[in-house]
Amino acid sequence: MEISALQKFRYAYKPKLPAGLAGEITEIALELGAPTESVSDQGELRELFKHTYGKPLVTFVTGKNEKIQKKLTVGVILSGGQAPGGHNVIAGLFDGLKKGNTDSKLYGFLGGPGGFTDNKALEITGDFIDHYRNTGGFDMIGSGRTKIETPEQFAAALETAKKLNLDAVVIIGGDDSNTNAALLAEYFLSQGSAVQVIGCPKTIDGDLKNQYIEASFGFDTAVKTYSELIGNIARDANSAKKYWHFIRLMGRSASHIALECALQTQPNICLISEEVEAKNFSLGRIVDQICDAVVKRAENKENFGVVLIPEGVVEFIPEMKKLIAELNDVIAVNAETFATLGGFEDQRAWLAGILSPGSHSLFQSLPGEIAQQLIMDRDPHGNVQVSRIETEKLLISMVEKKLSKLKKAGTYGGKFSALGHFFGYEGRCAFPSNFDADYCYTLGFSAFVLIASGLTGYLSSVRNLTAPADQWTAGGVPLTMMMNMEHRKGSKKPVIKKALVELEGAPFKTFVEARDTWAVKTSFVFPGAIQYYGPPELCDQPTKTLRLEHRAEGR
Ligand code: FBP
Repeated sequence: MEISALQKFRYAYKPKLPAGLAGEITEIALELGAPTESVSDQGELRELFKHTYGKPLVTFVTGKNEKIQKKLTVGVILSGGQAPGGHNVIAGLFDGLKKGNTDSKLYGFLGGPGGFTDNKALEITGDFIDHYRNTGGFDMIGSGRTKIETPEQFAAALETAKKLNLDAVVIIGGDDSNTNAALLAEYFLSQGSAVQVIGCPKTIDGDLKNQYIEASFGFDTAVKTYSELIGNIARDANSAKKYWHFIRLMGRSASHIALECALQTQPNICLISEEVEAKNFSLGRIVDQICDAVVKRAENKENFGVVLIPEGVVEFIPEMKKLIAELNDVIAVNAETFATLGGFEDQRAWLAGILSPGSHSLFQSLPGEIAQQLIMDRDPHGNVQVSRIETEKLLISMVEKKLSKLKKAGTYGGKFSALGHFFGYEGRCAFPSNFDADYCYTLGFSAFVLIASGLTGYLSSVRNLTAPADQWTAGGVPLTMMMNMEHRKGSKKPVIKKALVELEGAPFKTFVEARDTWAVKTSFVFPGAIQYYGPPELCDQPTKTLRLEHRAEGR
């Protein structure tokens, strides 16, 4: 198979490990903290997680560890959307297992959690893994979005674990997948099984984080990839001076991606969904904000610009949120009838009789393709597929309408020509940055240490991430510590709490201080491509979000 020059060099890259994990394997001991509590709903969660609730935080320290050389058989699952660095989590886990005991085995479940319940696995060997080290993608074993939720699925997972003689399974996923990890850990113990479950925090969206999980892996590489592209577009806009670029960015719920890209590239406008929700910004208010910048820049003869739009914003605009919630309900309750309707026009007509008057008139006013995208299938976790809703097109058409009114009124004399873009898949499988390559390898290695030490129901955790990698500290966070109860698909469910952009947080405040200037005055920054070889200040820097957060905490 032909490979690129970069791929060849990346195969040979040796990820950096924290000093405490890089030495003798028998010298990695555990320090246990005090018992923990969940984020909220402690009573209900203690009942639901009788065997796993409230475990202590774990930090790895130097000291004797008798158990670490035990022969182990472990399974690993990649779950959900791709994120750069997934292969390195598996490589770190594999190397840890083999360093502990050369007879230990690692199975990769194929195609996500479904591969676990269906017992579709391959044994990962040294030769095999060497073809994936430090590369992007999840193609080593594939991923999937199957949710393990029915009693049959839980039983099938246990059956697979028994058949393969597994000591443990590692689930590499986001908040939903790690909620699943917590449920599986509890289920196995409730069935008298000793199979351990350890999670690893993955998602480009950056919304699986808290005091102990400083970042989810993949975010660093994805935002750097998008920022490179946004910078290139901004420079083109500043050269040609004829287009407004409306760029929608992935990030299903949280706007961490858009915010970090804004901090890196300084666009004219960046919407932040969490602010839209907190301040109840209507669609009209958002359009006015964009038009205001277009008009002011036209007065300076700058008929070009860049607007960043988090893909999830549609679910945060109050009237759209209401419409989506109504659509979710009526489509779920009337699933059979809905499936019999001939096509979009029939669906639209049928919905007209069911939606509330406000939602109905909004639905009718939307461009046909947007309305159609709003009623597409939900994912297995019940989420609207926001990555398929072309919000950038909706905003362009609304801004065009508003500007033509302003033109007629004589308050706008510029030219408005807009292009829409969507950046998501471009960043999810990029070669992991050095940060993600090192971080992921450490997460995988730490997952091994947690398993070898006999723990279950933990998320692998690496902290102090703005320091050089040898100063990182590793350990584990009990999954139940990150949970609360939320309404999902009509009932209250235990879930890991999503971390949204904090409006009082340092990254957002830094953006707010500068955004009015950026809106009018061309202030673009061009970050360029991720660098893998060169000085650490060029190649190993974490995101601005992480640096600002740590600085605000006095680190
Ligand atoms: P995860 O939450 O599974 O990490 O996936 C995040 C994400 O990349 C979102 O940003 C995006 O909305 C979604 O996945 C796209 O899903 P799909 O891969 O099914 O197109």
